[in-house]
Amino acid sequence: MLKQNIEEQLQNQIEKEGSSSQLYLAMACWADVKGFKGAAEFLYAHADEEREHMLKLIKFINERGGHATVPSLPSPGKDYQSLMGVFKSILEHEILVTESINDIISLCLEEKDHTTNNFMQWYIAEQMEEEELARTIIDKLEMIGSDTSSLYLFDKELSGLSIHDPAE
Ligand code: OFO
Repeated sequence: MLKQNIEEQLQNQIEKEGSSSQLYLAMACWADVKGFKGAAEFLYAHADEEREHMLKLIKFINERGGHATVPSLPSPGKDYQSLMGVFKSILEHEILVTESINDIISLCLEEKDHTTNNFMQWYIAEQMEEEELARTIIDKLEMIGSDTSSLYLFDKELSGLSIHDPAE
């Protein structure tokens, strides 16, 4: 049975994963209309992954005697300045998400909730991969600079990139 304070923090995380999904979807729309088709594909796929992360938490709460609430999520807006700006925002966002996952784990340790702690380890592994990938993309975009033909090729490469499930 989940303790109330742990359920509340997990519920909070459901909202964060849902908001991440919305954010990636908005970024995908921007990339799509700006002609960055590869980046758009990457971001659409990532929006789906974040929704899966939300769903995984929802099911965990419900299976452990809690009752998850589906969050209402604000629109993330739609204006971005550049592909570099998009990926810098992604990295900042994911760093915040990692902090919030770490807070849940700290609470699990305090409450001796080893089951939830164990469950949340998957998210830690996922976050490490996501942050690393965002840093790699930013480094590549820095190297490319204003070289439009390299940017065109890199955009194509982006469509094939994804964060694989750490459980796989
Ligand atoms: Fe950013 O991946 Fe979810 O947690």
